[in-house]
Amino acid sequence: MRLSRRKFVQSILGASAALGLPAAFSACSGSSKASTPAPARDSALQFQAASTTFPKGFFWGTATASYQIEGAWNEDGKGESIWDRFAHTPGKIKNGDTGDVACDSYHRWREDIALIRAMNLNSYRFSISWPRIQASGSGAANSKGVDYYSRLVDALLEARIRPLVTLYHWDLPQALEDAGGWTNRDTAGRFTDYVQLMAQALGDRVADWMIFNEPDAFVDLGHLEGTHAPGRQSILDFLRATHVVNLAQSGGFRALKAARPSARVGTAFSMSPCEPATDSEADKLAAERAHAITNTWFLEPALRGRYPDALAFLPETAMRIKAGDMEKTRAPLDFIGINLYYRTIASAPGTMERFSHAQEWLFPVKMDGGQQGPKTDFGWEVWPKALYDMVTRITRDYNRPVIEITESGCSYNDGPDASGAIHDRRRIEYHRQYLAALARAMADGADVRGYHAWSLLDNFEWAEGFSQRFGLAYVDFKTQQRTIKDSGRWYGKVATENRVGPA
Ligand code: IFM
Repeated sequence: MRLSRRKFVQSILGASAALGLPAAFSACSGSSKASTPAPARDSALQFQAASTTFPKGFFWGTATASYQIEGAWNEDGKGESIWDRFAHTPGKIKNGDTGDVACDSYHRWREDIALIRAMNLNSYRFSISWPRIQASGSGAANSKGVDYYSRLVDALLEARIRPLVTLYHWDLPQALEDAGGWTNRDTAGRFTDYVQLMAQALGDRVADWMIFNEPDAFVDLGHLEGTHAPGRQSILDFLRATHVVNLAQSGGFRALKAARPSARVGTAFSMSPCEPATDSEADKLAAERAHAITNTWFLEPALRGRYPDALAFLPETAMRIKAGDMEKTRAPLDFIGINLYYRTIASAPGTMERFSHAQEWLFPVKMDGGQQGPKTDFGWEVWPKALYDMVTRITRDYNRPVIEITESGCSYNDGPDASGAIHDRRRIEYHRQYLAALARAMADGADVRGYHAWSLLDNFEWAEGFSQRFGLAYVDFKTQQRTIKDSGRWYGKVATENRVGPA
């Protein structure tokens, strides 16, 4: 999903042209072409060998998101979300798939908790559908929506599974989008009200919260690239939505803390370590810019009250930053959630073009996926060292914060054999190696409290529809039958033993 971020610069250029912005382009200096290639990278396999025990109390979890699994898109007073609208628009989703039914988890949540129990996991990350709580994004809470999540939380607690709740995993009420969505400052206020409702409804039982899932992804893909809901393609919308989302992040944080001072609050950021393609100064600069865009665009405002230094060229007026705003974006998060799948190779855009003068609010950097490791069925490079590099960098740069790995996983479309078993050996290898890399980062000083495999179930993979299966449990979308894959059994053993062994 996040890989399409690699089209970032191209899309900025495309969108800029569409906006009729000046075409006073020049090739960037310092093209990577003439530079020495970066030294061969460490092998992706270096983390395989060891057998590692994790600290007592480590959270072994799995993750899902409302629109991707719940279905029941218009039941019990739920309003339309931007994803309902987007998926119902012909041509937006592969094979015309929608999340109308998805995994039907709205009705089958007991089965899903049974799966988590069968894997002996002690943490479940799920998200709340905002329009299930407030159909049009404001006003009193819909009691049927609240009841659904309340029952889910009670059942998790009864099964001794920690509920880890994401307040926003991309399903904005359509009514708010119609009023400007994330580009409208009012949406930050609406979001804060919604968070307050949820803190009151569940805060007596839920201690761990995430404000957003991957703000960088939904702002970029939804407002600039247009491949996700709401499908906008505009530089200005992208910049404005960035700032409103940062204000909403801190507003939501304050609302939660006001209602539940002991709550632990973070955000799940999509992250990817950015390596320079060569050892040229231009590529190193590009890698730092890529890091800022990819990893700290929504983290720096929260923790340091500023946008990343590497992007200091962005004009405040285009982002509609008002006096005093950057103080407002501060939110001293209790933990940093990291969603990580792959690494990024950054280079200075040699033959690319960039704006001159006032419109230089484009990020002159090219981002590609690594090519050395094996690929998942989604085409994403498997590179365990990415997790080690990212976790150790965040540990270094932010003074050893508490970290939760809120997502990592891989799409392999292995199906049942004649006996109905799903032998997804490659998924086992993925998690084994990423966990070994994580263990090494922890041994080197990172304070990591949990790991959440994406995902509990095969589910609706956004613009890819049901064509990419990430689950530890297989879902037959015709019958809704769930079957734990070999990887789910293996992961359950890891959780039970609190240890990852060699292959
Ligand atoms: O399915 C998504 C999830 O919603 C957010 N993180 C990445 C996953 C895989 O693309």
